[in-house]
Amino acid sequence: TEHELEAQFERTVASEGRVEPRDWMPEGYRKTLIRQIAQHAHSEIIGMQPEGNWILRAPSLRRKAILLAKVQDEAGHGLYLYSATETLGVDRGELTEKLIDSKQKYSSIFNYPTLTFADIGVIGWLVDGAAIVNQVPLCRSSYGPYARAMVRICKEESFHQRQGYELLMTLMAGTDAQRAMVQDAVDRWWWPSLMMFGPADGDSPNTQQSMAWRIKRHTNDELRQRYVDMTVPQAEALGVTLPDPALRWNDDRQAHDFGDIDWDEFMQVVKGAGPCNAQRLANRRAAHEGGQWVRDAAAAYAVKHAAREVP
Ligand code: FAQ
Repeated sequence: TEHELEAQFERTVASEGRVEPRDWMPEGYRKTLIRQIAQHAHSEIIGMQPEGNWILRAPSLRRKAILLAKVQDEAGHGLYLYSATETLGVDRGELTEKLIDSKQKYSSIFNYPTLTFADIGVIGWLVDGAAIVNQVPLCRSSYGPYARAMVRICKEESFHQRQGYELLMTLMAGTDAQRAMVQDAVDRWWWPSLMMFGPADGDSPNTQQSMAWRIKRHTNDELRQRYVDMTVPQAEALGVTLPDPALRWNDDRQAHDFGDIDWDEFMQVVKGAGPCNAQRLANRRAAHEGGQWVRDAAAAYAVKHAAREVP
């Protein structure tokens, strides 16, 4: 009966087991997973644009090869995550339509412009750094296909983070102008990177239920704090300042205090009014429409093949 199936589901989740596509699951659980994983997939695909902006202008062959590989990895993560959503009974075409019709979200962070090549280093360091803090716990998410996807994605993200840090160390060992370029990029990306973790716990409608289902393993504020504590010593080692006068070690809490996040800015960006939202979506729509002939050709080929196999 439904009641027994639900009890079985609860036991699996409570005992740190994995829920698999064939298993019964509550409708709300399925919906939450589709929402979160689709948003995550969209973020990876939209997230190719800010860095893709610099592929043709990378300052050396080595930097171009690294950047090309990183952006390709992001495409791979997106496709991997769309596959995970398909185990929940949706189709990636349908999700892409929702994205370009602004009915589904993607991460706020990808609505900011990449103004100099230092932004490429800072995205690797700060944005991939935040992604890792958020995603490592998701390797223990209760939904099997999502958790397994996260293991591989996190390995690649940590490599991405290191390439960003290495790029910044190179710039910091350069000229005064190069160091100033890094500081300027850090000043622009620090606060948006803190917003990646989502609204403060008191304003996060989904956290409680997602934690109970063990989809999420920590609250938004817990992960944000972990990220700040991890990043401060890295900034010191690099020789840059994080643009927050309130940022300081709190001995009682054994953690860093930090200033207030501009939640109005966050809401604006999430609602579609960030600096690059319109451009990001227009590019995504053009790429989707431009690829229509490929999907049509693949479908026609599949039909022809199926017809040929009939004896
Ligand atoms: N941007 O109740 P909560 C990457 C929405 S990393 C936009 O707290 P939840 C790698 C939220 O969806 C970036 N919207 O929600 C990379 C909800 O709206 P809804 C992607 C946000 O789900 C690096 C509402 O606000 N990573 O791509 C944001 O429990 C470099 C209320 O929020 C992931 O997606 C935001 N920042 O917690 C690629 C990680 N924050 O859906 C290229 C997986 C919140 O009800 C280059 N996702 N919202 O309409 C998660 O861990 C969670 O979904 C959170 C949000 C923590 C993002």
